[in-house]
Amino acid sequence: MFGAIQERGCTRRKSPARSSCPPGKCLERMEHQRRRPEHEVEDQRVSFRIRSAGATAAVLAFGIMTCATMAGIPEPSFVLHGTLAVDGQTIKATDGVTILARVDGVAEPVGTYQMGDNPAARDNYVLRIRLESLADGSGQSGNAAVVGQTAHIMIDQGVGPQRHAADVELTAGGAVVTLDLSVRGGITWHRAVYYDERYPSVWTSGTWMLDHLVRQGYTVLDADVLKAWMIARIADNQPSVVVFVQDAVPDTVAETMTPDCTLRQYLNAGGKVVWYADIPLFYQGHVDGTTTGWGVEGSMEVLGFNAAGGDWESGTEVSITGGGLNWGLTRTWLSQRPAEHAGLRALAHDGYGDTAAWVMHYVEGDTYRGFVRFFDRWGRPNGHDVRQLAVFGNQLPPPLDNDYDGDEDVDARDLVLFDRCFDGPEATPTPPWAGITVHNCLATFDSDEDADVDLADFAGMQNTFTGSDF
Ligand SMILES: [Ca+2]
Ligand SMILES: [Ca+2]
Ligand SMILES: [Ca+2]
Repeated sequence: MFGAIQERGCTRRKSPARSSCPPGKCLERMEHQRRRPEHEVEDQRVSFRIRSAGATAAVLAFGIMTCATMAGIPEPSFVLHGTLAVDGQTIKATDGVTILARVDGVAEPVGTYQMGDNPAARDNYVLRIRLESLADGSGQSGNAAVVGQTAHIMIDQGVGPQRHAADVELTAGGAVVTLDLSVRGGITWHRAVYYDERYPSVWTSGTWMLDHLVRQGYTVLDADVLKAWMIARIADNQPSVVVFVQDAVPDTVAETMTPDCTLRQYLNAGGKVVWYADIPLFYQGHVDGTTTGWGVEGSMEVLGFNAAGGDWESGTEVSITGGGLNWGLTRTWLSQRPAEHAGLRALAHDGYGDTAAWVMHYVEGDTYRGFVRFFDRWGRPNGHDVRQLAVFGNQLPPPLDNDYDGDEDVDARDLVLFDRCFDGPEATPTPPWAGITVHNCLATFDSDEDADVDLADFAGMQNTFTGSDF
């Protein structure tokens, strides 16, 4: 019967209902109508006698659909309900968290519930997943699932990416299923670090950052494996990030100075790169340790803009923006190669307002991936901040007290930095080394938070001393 209606509907594209009945609204009404078996349809060419006004609207809605976009027939919803916990915290009606259901191949969520929408549900969620059945030749309507599909239940906390909570098979229309949801750990990132001793570096040296990231569970990719890994991530679309601890881009992923190269294709597919030290794509590195100088054209061609278009060598201490704080930056540095480009998400500015840390997104609407650039100078960036930028979308614990380099220990190296920051009571630290900022001295070592680094803080340093490799 409904199939016949749809066929006739295909001839009625100029239905007056077009402007008065948004498709989503119609579907809700149609779903409602499905629970009223008494309606009937009379065989007339352009109008149907139906007892329910809601069903009339539904039929008129069919009238605006072309044969090519003909959608399914609404079924009773699949209902999920239960409690929600995020990182061990029970989510309450007042927390503003939204639960969504998505199915593959359907653009819109097939169900949405914001905690508190239904006061009677109190601290439970009640997620109604719209279902439809498909007549021969009809496609899904774009905001409903069909029986047998798997719904991906996502949690949207309003910041960062949505988090995957469960997969639920939609077994039957009208089913009511209790499911207590719990999400932990946020995004499951593939975390990797690019390092290849055959290939060159420019402003980076040594293996300190490599060793740190490996201890934190990052996978080491040499130049060849890096390419295979990026291609695999483009194919499987799983969340992934690679930190470059060498700052000449290997010719395995930047094969050409064009946006066709693997690196850019990886970014276009939702990949994430964290880059520090010298200008991104300034040098292409080769397996024999040599480089090809691309200059800033490397970034202009591959990334689509000049990654160092600001004033060079300012040497000014950066100020972290609100966005940078949100992304997890805790430590400053003296900027050398900032960008100046309007399309960037600015994480830090140098003293002249140029952008010393930034993110360029390559997926429309993206908020947490893309090309992440910070610490635009030679030297050693903070390990904690590197890791937090890499997994932004997830929140790492704050840096350890007295861990100057952010490598999750308080050891002899940190003690050396303490010494450089130490200027006694009621004195602003005056670190003698370029690259040690007053901000970092106080943020790291001022245990009693009285704006100095003195013997009282040294007691705190001793108490937290761990030695290396913790
Ligand atoms: Ca340390
Ligand atoms: Ca102090
Ligand atoms: Ca250490």
